[in-house]
Amino acid sequence: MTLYQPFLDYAIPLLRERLDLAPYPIPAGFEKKECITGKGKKEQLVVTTSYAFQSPKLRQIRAAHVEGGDALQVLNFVIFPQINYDLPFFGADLVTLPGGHLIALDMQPLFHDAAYQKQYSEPILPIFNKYQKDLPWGGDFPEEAKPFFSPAFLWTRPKETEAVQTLVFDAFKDYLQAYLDLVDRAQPVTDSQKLAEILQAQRNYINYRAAKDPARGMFLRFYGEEWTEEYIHGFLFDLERHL
Ligand code: DBV
Repeated sequence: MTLYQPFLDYAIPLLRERLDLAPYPIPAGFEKKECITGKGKKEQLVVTTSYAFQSPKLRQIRAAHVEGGDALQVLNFVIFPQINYDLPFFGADLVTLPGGHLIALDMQPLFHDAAYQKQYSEPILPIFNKYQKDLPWGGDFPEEAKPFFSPAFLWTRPKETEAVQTLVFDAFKDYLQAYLDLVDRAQPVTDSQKLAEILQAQRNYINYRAAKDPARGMFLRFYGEEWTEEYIHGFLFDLERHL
């Protein structure tokens, strides 16, 4: 079973269709990584595949896809805009573990003022409202992560796999299309004060995510410390390396 492959099979052609898409380099050794976990009958192959692109307005579009059998499927898909645009990040964290499904979908904001919310969250609220009744708030959420989410943050823990294949997949499509609409409309920022604020906000977000990556424990177990830290800082959240 590979629960999230259809999400990638939808997203990548859509990006090609709607953006002037170019490859983004994936550091050697990180395109695909495999290991075997468990012993005897519980032996399980775990494959992590990485994808990365860029476009004139988007610095890095990247996905990490972890496939490790029915009880371990993860798709973490994030879009980092160029630092001369005030666009939010597109953030999707789609996680299936033995304990169940955990879904986070959002246009993660750089700023929280009313004008920013009006431009970048309000257009998404109708989509959020459409799914919220069937995909209710997932509860427990790290307090310190709250500044990184918008009012249209879809955070949910569906009980049924079928809900992931239908509702969550539809929500993912709608959020991604809506994000690309925001990208279409975005104009470059030239004001130097504003540019400095954008850079600071991007660094705060990326440094937080690199420091608190909830997948760190999983990657450490599978692939060891050296690979994991380089994957996090050299690929998943790489802004500092490219400044
Ligand atoms: N999460 C990532 C990356 C992943 C990934 C790069 C490549 O940022 C996977 C993989 N997320 C992942 C895994 C788990 C979670 C959980 C494997 C399960 C961890 C576990 O239970 O062992 C949203 N993701 C979570 C959780 C949250 C998020 C809140 C619950 C765990 C927790 O309480 O920390 N997405 C996550 C988040 C931000 C985001 C905190 C913040 C900006 O965008």
